[in-house]
Amino acid sequence: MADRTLGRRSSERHASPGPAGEGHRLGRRALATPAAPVRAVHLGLGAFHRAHQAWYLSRMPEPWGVAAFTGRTAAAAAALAPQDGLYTLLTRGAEHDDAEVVTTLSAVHDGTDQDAWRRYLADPAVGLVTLTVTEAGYRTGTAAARLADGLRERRSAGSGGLTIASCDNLAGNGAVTRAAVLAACLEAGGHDLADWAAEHVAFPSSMVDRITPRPTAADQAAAERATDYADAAPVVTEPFSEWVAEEALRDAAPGLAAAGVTFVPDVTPYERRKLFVLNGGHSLLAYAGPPRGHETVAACLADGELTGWLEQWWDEAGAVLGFPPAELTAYRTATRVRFANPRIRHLLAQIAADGSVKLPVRAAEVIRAVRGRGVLPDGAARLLAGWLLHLRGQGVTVADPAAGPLRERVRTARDPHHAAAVVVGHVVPDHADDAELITRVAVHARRMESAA
Ligand code: CS2
Repeated sequence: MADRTLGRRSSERHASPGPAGEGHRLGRRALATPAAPVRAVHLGLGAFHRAHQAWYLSRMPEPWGVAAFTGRTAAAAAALAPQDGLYTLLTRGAEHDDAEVVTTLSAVHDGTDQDAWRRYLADPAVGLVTLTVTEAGYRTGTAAARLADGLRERRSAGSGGLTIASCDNLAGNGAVTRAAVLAACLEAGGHDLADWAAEHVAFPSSMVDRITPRPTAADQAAAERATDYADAAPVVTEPFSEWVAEEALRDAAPGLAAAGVTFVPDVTPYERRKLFVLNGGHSLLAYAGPPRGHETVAACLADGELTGWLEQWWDEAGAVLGFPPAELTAYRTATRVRFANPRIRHLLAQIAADGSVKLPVRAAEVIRAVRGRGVLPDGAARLLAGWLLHLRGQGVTVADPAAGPLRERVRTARDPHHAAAVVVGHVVPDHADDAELITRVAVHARRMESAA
């Protein structure tokens, strides 16, 4: 493997650098690392992309250059451009950090740079587009419209097919993306473009996993201490990482197998396991934790009552997953260890955002399956009760633009029972009249509120 990452354990640092900002600036000249030709484009230049897909691509036998575009704000491109797309990845284990400079981003662009976007999408050397536009990003249609626009350019340039890989936490993210992009193609270029895309664009589903807290100013200082380079945009992540993808992704980038990506014919079981156990567990803590005074995931793991609720949710989720019990137990143990990592400061507020979009994906199927057996799911009911309390102003500030009138209905409901009916109706619409479930959610909300 080419030596493109310049890494070391931060405890191996010998010289003491000056205060943050006084070190050398990160850049390709300083590190003598030329930009690789662009073969992939990414939309959604956040910390997660840099901890995950960009890092995997840097580990391929022939690493690919990525042209990355920002999603909602241009801040990441503004911070990364002066350092030529280089950034420090601090992998934070329970005891120490490992620091490496990732060189995959050959170009970084403000997402509004339509000319650059069209140029890359029309380039026959580009064969892969990856997406991290968040769960909410699939509702607005903006990402799909941009992809359709790029595909129109590609088609007129005669540059051939393309693979578009969603890396967001959605069930069947490939199929969801395909439907959204084909609809946008129809709108932008009629049947000709939509038919062309249906035939020439592959949309593999992917399960992606790596806990990546939002970077802080303290992380910049830590990155500089570790490498002696001032970095305006470092990323902190955990040692664990996983990418399980459908085989069409390997056709687009065969080197990903050597980089550690697992390819399977059907990603659904891995996706559901991660969405229910890890993401569903996260959401439970994000809503039930703050009223009990917790700010981070790790702090929740030291609260015995809360971890009891988490285990109960995991029992319910595990029962619908169909994984062999030993495998599921191992997955739960690994997730517990990851959540408890004392050196990852993963804020519950970050996870709590966009609940109206996340919860149906993380909880609905589990609730349906448990109710189908005629049982009341207490773990799931606590998850919904926690969200109810959150929407009513308990815990961290609500950040959920898609919640709209729903939030208002929960906030102004005259009692927990009415609020519970709104919440259940949103997360599992086919159980909107499930009086027993609604009552159970309301009971848990009352208990969680009085215990807070
Ligand atoms: C989290 C995820 O913010 C959230 O909703 O559950 O971002 C989670 O940390 C990642 O999916 C881990 O791979």
